[in-house]
Amino acid sequence: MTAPFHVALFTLFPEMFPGFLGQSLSGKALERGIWSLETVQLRDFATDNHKTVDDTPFGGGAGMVMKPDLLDRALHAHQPLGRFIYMTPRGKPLTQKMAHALAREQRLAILCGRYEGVDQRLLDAYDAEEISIGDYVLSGGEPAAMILLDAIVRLLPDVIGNAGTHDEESFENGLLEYPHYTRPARWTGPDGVERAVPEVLLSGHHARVAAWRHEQSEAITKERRPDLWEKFKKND
Ligand code: 6GU
Repeated sequence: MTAPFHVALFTLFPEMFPGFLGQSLSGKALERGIWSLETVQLRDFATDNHKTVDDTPFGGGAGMVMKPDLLDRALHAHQPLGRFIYMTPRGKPLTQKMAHALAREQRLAILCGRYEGVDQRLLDAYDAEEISIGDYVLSGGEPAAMILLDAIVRLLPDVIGNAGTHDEESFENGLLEYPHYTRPARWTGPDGVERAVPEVLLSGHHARVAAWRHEQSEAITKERRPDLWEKFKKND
C-alpha cells in the first residue's frame, strides 16, 4: 500500500465531520487507513475567558473576521501542515485536475472559515491556496471542504472501486459523460410511454458502442457546457 493520506482540518464545527465522508467509498477507505482525518477545534486555541475567535473588521462593515493570532496558534501546533488550503468562495474554482494533483500529496491542511472570512495576513503568512467549489455562497467552508475531500479521496490509490481507470468519467477527457442504460431493454415510464434502450448498445459491437458514446458525450457537452466544448475543440 502507498503512504496514507493525512488531512488536518481546522474548523469551529468539528462535529460536522466526517459527515458523509464516513460513508460509502470514502468511509471504507477511512476505516482501512488509506486516509485519515484529524479535526481541530479552533476555539481551543482562544486564550481569553470568552474564547474569542473573531473580531470586527478594520475599516468597518458587516460581519466578523477570524483572528490571525488564534489561527496561527492552531496551525503552529500542527506542523508540518503539508499543502495549506483555505476554503473560500473567492478561491480558485475546484477542478478534476486540481483533485488529481492534491491526491498525489501525503498531507493536507484545510482551513474552514466562518463569518466574513479570516484576516488576510494569516493567509499571506502561510501562503494559503484558496479554493472555491463554485459560484455560489455557502454559510461556511465545511461542506465545501467535504466536497473537496470526496473528490480527492476517490482518486487515492487503493481506494475500493478504484481498480479501473477514471478515463470515462465526466471531465477526465474534457467532456461530460455519455448516458447509461441497464435492463429491462424496454421500460414503460409513469407517463405510459414505452422507452427502448438505444439499439447500438444491444449490438455487442464494441467499436460502434464506443463511437456512439463519444458522439453522445460531445453532443451533451456542446449543449450543456459550451465553455468545456470550446476548450475540448482547442485541445483536440
Ligand atoms: Cl469554499 N466556502 C463558502 N463559504 N462558500 C463557497 C465555497 C467555499 N465555494 C463556493 N461557495
